[in-house]
Amino acid sequence: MRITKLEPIILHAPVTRGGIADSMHTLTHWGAPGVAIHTDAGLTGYGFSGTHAHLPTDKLITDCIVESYGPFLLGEDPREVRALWEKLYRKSEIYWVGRAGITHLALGAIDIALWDLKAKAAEQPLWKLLGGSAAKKVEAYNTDSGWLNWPVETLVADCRRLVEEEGYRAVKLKVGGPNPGEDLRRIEAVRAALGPKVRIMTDANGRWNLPQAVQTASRLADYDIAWIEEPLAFDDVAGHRRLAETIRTPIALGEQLYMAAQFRDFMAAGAVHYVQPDVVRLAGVTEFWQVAEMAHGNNLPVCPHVGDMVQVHQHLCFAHPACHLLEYIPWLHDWMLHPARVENGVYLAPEVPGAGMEPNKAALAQINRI
Ligand code: 0YR
Ligand code: MG
Repeated sequence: MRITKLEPIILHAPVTRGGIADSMHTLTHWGAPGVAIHTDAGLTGYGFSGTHAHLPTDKLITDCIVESYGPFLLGEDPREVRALWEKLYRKSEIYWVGRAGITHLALGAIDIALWDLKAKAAEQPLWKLLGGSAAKKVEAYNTDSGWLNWPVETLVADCRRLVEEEGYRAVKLKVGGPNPGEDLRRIEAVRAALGPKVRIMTDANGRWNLPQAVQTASRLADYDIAWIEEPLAFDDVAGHRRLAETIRTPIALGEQLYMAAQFRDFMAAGAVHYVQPDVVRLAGVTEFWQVAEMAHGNNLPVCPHVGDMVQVHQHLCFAHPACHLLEYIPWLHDWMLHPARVENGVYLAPEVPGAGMEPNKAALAQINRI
Protein backbone atom coordinates (compact mmCIF):
# COMPACT_ATOMS: atom_id res chain seq x y z
CA MET A 1 0.00 0.00 0.00
CA ARG A 2 1.38 3.38 -1.04
CA ILE A 3 0.32 6.96 -0.28
CA THR A 4 -0.88 8.73 -3.43
CA LYS A 5 -2.36 12.03 -2.25
CA LEU A 6 -2.92 14.28 0.78
CA GLU A 7 -6.15 16.26 0.80
CA PRO A 8 -6.70 19.09 3.31
CA ILE A 9 -10.02 19.26 5.19
CA ILE A 10 -11.23 21.87 7.68
CA LEU A 11 -14.33 21.26 9.79
CA HIS A 12 -15.86 23.94 12.01
CA ALA A 13 -18.47 22.50 14.37
CA PRO A 14 -20.75 24.64 16.55
CA VAL A 15 -20.31 24.16 20.31
CA THR A 16 -23.11 23.60 22.81
CA ARG A 17 -25.77 26.35 23.07
CA GLY A 18 -23.92 28.52 20.57
CA GLY A 19 -21.04 29.50 22.81
CA ILE A 20 -18.96 28.36 25.77
CA ALA A 21 -16.31 29.92 27.97
CA ASP A 22 -13.63 28.76 30.36
CA SER A 23 -11.37 31.14 32.31
CA MET A 24 -9.17 31.79 29.26
CA HIS A 25 -11.17 31.05 26.13
CA THR A 26 -14.52 31.94 24.59
CA LEU A 27 -15.62 30.02 21.53
CA THR A 28 -18.58 29.43 19.27
CA HIS A 29 -17.05 26.65 17.13
CA TRP A 30 -14.56 23.83 17.51
CA GLY A 31 -12.07 23.63 14.65
CA ALA A 32 -10.83 20.40 13.15
CA PRO A 33 -8.19 21.13 10.50
CA GLY A 34 -6.76 17.93 9.13
CA VAL A 35 -6.13 15.59 6.29
CA ALA A 36 -7.44 12.74 4.20
CA ILE A 37 -4.51 10.53 3.16
CA HIS A 38 -5.36 8.55 0.03
CA THR A 39 -3.65 5.33 -1.01
CA ASP A 40 -3.39 3.09 -4.06
CA ALA A 41 -5.18 0.37 -2.06
CA GLY A 42 -8.43 2.34 -2.09
CA LEU A 43 -8.20 3.06 1.65
CA THR A 44 -8.29 6.61 3.00
CA GLY A 45 -6.97 7.64 6.42
CA TYR A 46 -8.38 10.61 8.34
CA GLY A 47 -6.74 12.67 11.04
CA PHE A 48 -7.56 16.07 12.53
CA SER A 49 -6.11 18.54 14.99
CA GLY A 50 -8.30 20.52 17.42
CA THR A 51 -8.51 24.33 17.43
CA HIS A 52 -10.71 27.26 18.29
CA ALA A 53 -11.82 27.47 14.65
CA HIS A 54 -9.80 30.47 13.49
CA LEU A 55 -9.85 29.82 9.76
CA PRO A 56 -6.61 31.60 8.73
CA THR A 57 -4.67 29.64 11.39
CA ASP A 58 -6.42 26.39 10.53
CA LYS A 59 -5.24 26.96 6.95
CA LEU A 60 -1.66 27.31 8.17
CA ILE A 61 -2.01 23.85 9.73
CA THR A 62 -3.46 22.24 6.60
CA ASP A 63 -0.87 24.02 4.40
CA CYS A 64 1.88 22.66 6.63
CA ILE A 65 0.39 19.16 6.34
CA VAL A 66 0.12 19.19 2.57
CA GLU A 67 2.94 21.51 1.45
CA SER A 68 5.65 20.86 4.06
CA TYR A 69 5.14 17.23 5.15
CA GLY A 70 3.25 15.96 2.10
CA PRO A 71 6.26 15.47 -0.21
CA PHE A 72 7.93 13.25 2.44
CA LEU A 73 4.89 10.95 2.46
CA LEU A 74 4.06 10.40 -1.20
CA GLY A 75 4.94 6.87 -2.31
CA GLU A 76 5.45 5.64 1.28
CA ASP A 77 3.70 2.70 2.97
CA PRO A 78 1.45 4.28 5.66
CA ARG A 79 1.62 1.14 7.83
CA GLU A 80 5.25 1.99 8.67
CA VAL A 81 3.89 4.79 10.82
CA ARG A 82 6.62 4.93 13.48
CA ALA A 83 9.36 5.08 10.85
CA LEU A 84 7.38 7.74 8.98
CA TRP A 85 6.98 9.78 12.19
CA GLU A 86 10.78 9.79 12.56
CA LYS A 87 11.16 10.75 8.91
CA LEU A 88 8.68 13.61 9.22
CA TYR A 89 10.09 14.86 12.51
CA ARG A 90 13.84 14.36 12.17
CA LYS A 91 14.77 13.80 8.57
CA SER A 92 12.53 16.56 7.26
CA GLU A 93 14.18 18.96 9.75
CA ILE A 94 10.86 20.80 9.94
CA TYR A 95 11.39 20.76 13.73
CA TRP A 96 14.00 23.48 13.09
CA VAL A 97 11.14 25.97 12.78
CA GLY A 98 8.80 24.38 15.31
CA ARG A 99 9.22 21.60 17.87
CA ALA A 100 5.85 22.91 19.09
CA GLY A 101 3.01 24.91 17.58
CA ILE A 102 1.60 24.62 14.09
CA THR A 103 4.19 22.19 12.70
CA HIS A 104 3.59 19.87 15.65
CA LEU A 105 -0.20 20.03 15.35
CA ALA A 106 0.16 19.25 11.64
CA LEU A 107 2.36 16.24 12.40
CA GLY A 108 -0.22 15.05 14.95
CA ALA A 109 -3.07 15.10 12.41
CA ILE A 110 -0.92 13.19 9.91
CA ASP A 111 0.12 10.60 12.49
CA ILE A 112 -3.54 9.96 13.38
CA ALA A 113 -4.41 9.49 9.68
CA LEU A 114 -1.50 7.02 9.29
CA TRP A 115 -2.65 4.98 12.33
CA ASP A 116 -6.16 5.10 10.84
CA LEU A 117 -4.80 3.55 7.63
CA LYS A 118 -2.78 0.95 9.53
CA ALA A 119 -5.86 -0.11 11.50
CA LYS A 120 -8.09 -0.10 8.41
CA ALA A 121 -5.55 -2.22 6.50
CA ALA A 122 -5.54 -4.66 9.44
CA GLU A 123 -9.38 -4.56 9.45
CA GLN A 124 -9.35 -3.77 13.17
CA PRO A 125 -10.39 -0.89 15.37
CA LEU A 126 -7.24 0.89 16.56
CA TRP A 127 -7.67 -0.26 20.19
CA LYS A 128 -7.43 -3.88 19.03
CA LEU A 129 -4.38 -3.24 16.85
CA LEU A 130 -2.74 -1.70 19.94
CA GLY A 131 -3.54 -4.77 22.04
CA GLY A 132 -6.58 -3.57 23.98
CA SER A 133 -9.81 -5.24 25.02
CA ALA A 134 -13.46 -4.26 24.65
CA ALA A 135 -14.09 -5.80 28.07
CA LYS A 136 -12.10 -3.05 29.75
CA LYS A 137 -14.15 -0.43 31.62
CA VAL A 138 -13.43 3.08 30.34
CA GLU A 139 -15.45 5.58 32.34
CA ALA A 140 -16.54 8.94 30.92
CA TYR A 141 -16.56 12.21 32.82
CA ASN A 142 -18.54 15.03 31.26
CA THR A 143 -17.05 18.50 30.74
CA ASP A 144 -19.92 19.90 28.69
CA SER A 145 -22.04 20.82 31.71
CA GLY A 146 -19.57 23.02 33.52
CA TRP A 147 -18.83 26.11 31.42
CA LEU A 148 -18.00 29.35 33.13
CA ASN A 149 -20.43 31.46 31.06
CA TRP A 150 -23.46 29.48 32.24
CA PRO A 151 -25.38 30.77 35.26
CA VAL A 152 -25.32 28.58 38.34
CA GLU A 153 -28.94 27.43 37.74
CA THR A 154 -28.00 26.08 34.29
CA LEU A 155 -24.87 24.51 35.70
CA VAL A 156 -26.77 22.69 38.42
CA ALA A 157 -29.61 21.62 36.10
CA ASP A 158 -27.19 20.26 33.48
CA CYS A 159 -25.08 18.37 36.01
CA ARG A 160 -28.25 16.87 37.53
CA ARG A 161 -29.51 15.78 34.13
CA LEU A 162 -26.20 14.15 33.24
CA VAL A 163 -26.12 12.22 36.50
CA GLU A 164 -29.81 11.40 37.00
CA GLU A 165 -30.89 10.84 33.38
CA GLU A 166 -27.71 9.93 31.48
CA GLY A 167 -25.90 7.96 34.16
CA TYR A 168 -22.63 9.91 34.44
CA ARG A 169 -20.79 9.48 37.74
CA ALA A 170 -18.32 12.33 37.17
CA VAL A 171 -18.54 15.92 35.88
CA LYS A 172 -16.06 18.76 35.48
CA LEU A 173 -16.63 22.40 36.43
CA LYS A 174 -14.71 25.36 35.11
CA VAL A 175 -13.22 27.71 37.71
CA GLY A 176 -10.89 30.73 37.52
CA GLY A 177 -13.67 33.29 37.07
CA PRO A 178 -13.16 36.91 38.14
CA ASN A 179 -14.44 36.23 41.68
CA PRO A 180 -12.95 33.29 43.65
CA GLY A 181 -15.89 33.35 46.07
CA GLU A 182 -18.24 32.82 43.12
CA ASP A 183 -16.12 29.86 41.92
CA LEU A 184 -16.59 28.24 45.33
CA ARG A 185 -20.32 29.00 45.47
CA ARG A 186 -20.83 27.30 42.12
CA ILE A 187 -18.91 24.24 43.29
CA GLU A 188 -20.90 24.18 46.54
CA ALA A 189 -24.21 24.36 44.64
CA VAL A 190 -23.28 21.47 42.36
CA ARG A 191 -21.95 19.34 45.22
CA ALA A 192 -25.19 19.95 47.15
CA ALA A 193 -27.27 18.95 44.10
CA LEU A 194 -25.30 15.82 43.21
CA GLY A 195 -24.59 14.44 46.67
CA PRO A 196 -21.35 12.89 47.93
CA LYS A 197 -21.03 9.96 45.51
CA VAL A 198 -20.52 11.78 42.21
CA ARG A 199 -16.96 12.83 41.40
CA ILE A 200 -16.48 16.52 40.64
CA MET A 201 -13.37 17.75 38.83
CA THR A 202 -12.37 21.42 38.52
CA ASP A 203 -10.42 23.17 35.74
CA ALA A 204 -8.85 26.66 35.95
CA ASN A 205 -7.32 26.52 32.42
CA GLY A 206 -4.08 28.13 33.59
CA ARG A 207 -5.67 31.29 34.95
CA TRP A 208 -4.23 31.76 38.45
CA ASN A 209 -0.89 32.96 39.73
CA LEU A 210 0.66 30.99 42.60
CA PRO A 211 -0.85 32.89 45.56
CA GLN A 212 -4.32 32.90 43.95
CA ALA A 213 -4.01 29.18 43.31
CA VAL A 214 -2.88 28.46 46.88
CA GLN A 215 -5.78 30.44 48.29
CA THR A 216 -8.61 29.08 46.14
CA ALA A 217 -7.37 25.55 45.50
CA SER A 218 -6.80 25.02 49.25
CA ARG A 219 -10.57 25.27 49.69
CA LEU A 220 -11.41 22.59 47.13
CA ALA A 221 -10.84 19.70 49.52
CA ASP A 222 -13.88 20.95 51.51
CA TYR A 223 -16.04 19.83 48.57
CA ASP A 224 -14.17 16.57 47.94
CA ILE A 225 -12.95 17.72 44.52
CA ALA A 226 -11.22 14.97 42.51
CA TRP A 227 -8.59 17.26 40.95
CA ILE A 228 -7.72 20.83 40.10
CA GLU A 229 -6.69 21.07 36.46
CA GLU A 230 -4.19 23.59 35.07
CA PRO A 231 -4.27 25.84 38.14
CA LEU A 232 -1.21 27.81 36.89
CA ALA A 233 0.34 28.85 33.57
CA PHE A 234 0.54 25.76 31.35
CA ASP A 235 4.32 25.30 31.27
CA ASP A 236 5.20 26.25 34.88
CA VAL A 237 6.84 23.12 36.29
CA ALA A 238 8.26 24.71 39.48
CA GLY A 239 4.98 26.49 40.31
CA HIS A 240 2.89 23.32 39.98
CA ARG A 241 5.39 21.43 42.13
CA ARG A 242 5.14 24.07 44.87
CA LEU A 243 1.35 24.01 44.68
CA ALA A 244 1.31 20.20 44.79
CA GLU A 245 3.29 20.39 48.04
CA THR A 246 0.84 22.92 49.50
CA ILE A 247 -2.71 21.73 48.74
CA ARG A 248 -4.49 18.43 49.36
CA THR A 249 -6.36 18.24 46.05
CA PRO A 250 -4.46 16.39 43.28
CA ILE A 251 -3.23 18.31 40.22
CA ALA A 252 -4.17 17.42 36.64
CA LEU A 253 -2.51 18.91 33.56
CA GLY A 254 -1.10 18.26 30.13
CA GLU A 255 -3.62 19.49 27.56
CA GLN A 256 -1.34 22.38 26.55
CA LEU A 257 1.93 20.41 26.47
CA TYR A 258 3.29 19.73 22.99
CA MET A 259 6.18 17.41 23.72
CA ALA A 260 6.79 14.16 25.57
CA ALA A 261 9.86 15.83 27.12
CA GLN A 262 7.62 18.37 28.91
CA PHE A 263 5.60 15.55 30.49
CA ARG A 264 8.86 13.93 31.59
CA ASP A 265 9.85 17.17 33.37
CA PHE A 266 6.47 17.57 35.13
CA MET A 267 6.54 13.93 36.28
CA ALA A 268 10.16 14.10 37.44
CA ALA A 269 9.36 17.22 39.50
CA GLY A 270 6.29 15.69 41.17
CA ALA A 271 4.24 18.54 39.65
CA VAL A 272 1.40 16.45 38.19
CA HIS A 273 -0.85 13.66 39.50
CA TYR A 274 -3.42 13.07 36.74
CA VAL A 275 -1.61 13.11 33.40
CA GLN A 276 -3.64 14.60 30.54
CA PRO A 277 -1.89 14.14 27.19
CA ASP A 278 -3.85 15.06 24.07
CA VAL A 279 -3.26 13.14 20.87
CA VAL A 280 -3.88 16.30 18.82
CA ARG A 281 -1.39 18.53 20.68
CA LEU A 282 1.29 15.92 21.05
CA ALA A 283 2.28 14.65 17.61
CA GLY A 284 -0.40 12.01 17.35
CA VAL A 285 -0.86 8.47 18.62
CA THR A 286 2.89 7.82 18.41
CA GLU A 287 3.90 10.50 20.91
CA PHE A 288 0.79 9.99 23.09
CA TRP A 289 1.81 6.39 23.62
CA GLN A 290 5.26 7.48 24.78
CA VAL A 291 3.70 9.80 27.40
CA ALA A 292 1.23 7.14 28.57
CA GLU A 293 4.09 4.67 29.03
CA MET A 294 6.08 7.21 31.05
CA ALA A 295 3.07 7.94 33.25
CA HIS A 296 2.41 4.25 33.77
CA GLY A 297 6.03 3.73 34.80
CA ASN A 298 5.60 6.52 37.35
CA ASN A 299 2.35 5.05 38.74
CA LEU A 300 0.34 8.01 37.49
CA PRO A 301 -3.14 7.67 35.94
CA VAL A 302 -3.64 8.97 32.40
CA CYS A 303 -6.92 10.85 31.77
CA PRO A 304 -6.59 12.32 28.26
CA HIS A 305 -7.81 15.76 27.24
CA VAL A 306 -10.04 15.38 24.19
CA GLY A 307 -9.00 17.87 21.52
CA ASP A 308 -10.15 15.15 19.09
CA MET A 309 -13.56 15.16 20.80
CA VAL A 310 -12.76 11.61 22.05
CA GLN A 311 -12.78 9.90 18.64
CA VAL A 312 -9.16 8.68 18.82
CA HIS A 313 -8.69 8.77 22.58
CA GLN A 314 -11.43 6.21 23.16
CA HIS A 315 -9.28 3.70 21.23
CA LEU A 316 -6.17 4.61 23.22
CA CYS A 317 -8.04 4.20 26.50
CA PHE A 318 -9.29 0.72 25.59
CA ALA A 319 -5.67 -0.13 24.78
CA HIS A 320 -3.44 1.51 27.40
CA PRO A 321 -3.32 0.14 30.96
CA ALA A 322 -2.85 3.63 32.54
CA CYS A 323 -6.18 4.89 31.08
CA HIS A 324 -9.48 4.28 32.89
CA LEU A 325 -11.20 7.67 32.81
CA LEU A 326 -11.77 9.76 29.68
CA GLU A 327 -13.21 13.23 29.27
CA TYR A 328 -16.37 13.63 27.16
CA ILE A 329 -17.12 16.70 25.03
CA PRO A 330 -19.53 16.03 22.13
CA TRP A 331 -18.83 18.82 19.66
CA LEU A 332 -17.83 16.60 16.72
CA HIS A 333 -20.52 14.03 17.44
CA ASP A 334 -22.78 15.11 14.58
CA TRP A 335 -19.92 15.26 12.06
CA MET A 336 -18.33 11.85 12.47
CA LEU A 337 -19.28 8.73 10.53
CA HIS A 338 -19.01 6.67 13.74
CA PRO A 339 -19.38 9.00 16.73
CA ALA A 340 -18.20 7.70 20.11
CA ARG A 341 -20.88 6.04 22.24
CA VAL A 342 -21.29 6.48 25.99
CA GLU A 343 -23.91 4.50 27.89
CA ASN A 344 -24.52 4.99 31.60
CA GLY A 345 -21.32 6.98 31.85
CA VAL A 346 -19.18 4.24 30.30
CA TYR A 347 -17.63 4.16 26.81
CA LEU A 348 -18.63 1.38 24.41
CA ALA A 349 -15.67 0.01 22.46
CA PRO A 350 -15.82 1.09 18.78
CA GLU A 351 -16.33 -1.83 16.43
CA VAL A 352 -15.39 -0.43 13.03
CA PRO A 353 -11.80 -0.63 11.72
CA GLY A 354 -9.68 2.52 11.96
CA ALA A 355 -8.78 5.28 14.43
CA GLY A 356 -12.25 6.86 14.61
CA MET A 357 -11.95 10.28 12.91
CA GLU A 358 -13.70 9.61 9.61
CA PRO A 359 -16.08 12.52 8.84
CA ASN A 360 -19.62 11.76 7.70
CA LYS A 361 -21.21 12.90 4.42
CA ALA A 362 -22.75 15.99 5.98
CA ALA A 363 -19.33 17.12 7.22
CA LEU A 364 -17.63 16.54 3.89
CA ALA A 365 -20.38 18.23 1.94
CA GLN A 366 -20.92 21.32 4.05
CA ILE A 367 -17.88 22.45 5.82
CA ASN A 368 -15.01 24.62 4.61
CA ARG A 369 -13.43 22.25 2.21
CA ILE A 370 -10.36 23.78 0.59
C1 0YR B 1 -11.76 25.44 25.27
N1 0YR B 1 -10.95 20.61 28.89
C2 0YR B 1 -10.71 21.85 28.51
C3 0YR B 1 -12.31 24.21 25.92
C4 0YR B 1 -11.50 22.29 27.31
C5 0YR B 1 -11.45 23.79 27.09
O1 0YR B 1 -10.52 25.11 24.67
O2 0YR B 1 -12.41 23.23 24.96
O3 0YR B 1 -11.94 24.44 28.19
O4 0YR B 1 -11.01 21.64 26.19
O5 0YR B 1 -9.93 22.52 29.13
O6 0YR B 1 -10.31 20.08 29.88
MG1 MG C 1 -8.83 21.44 30.70
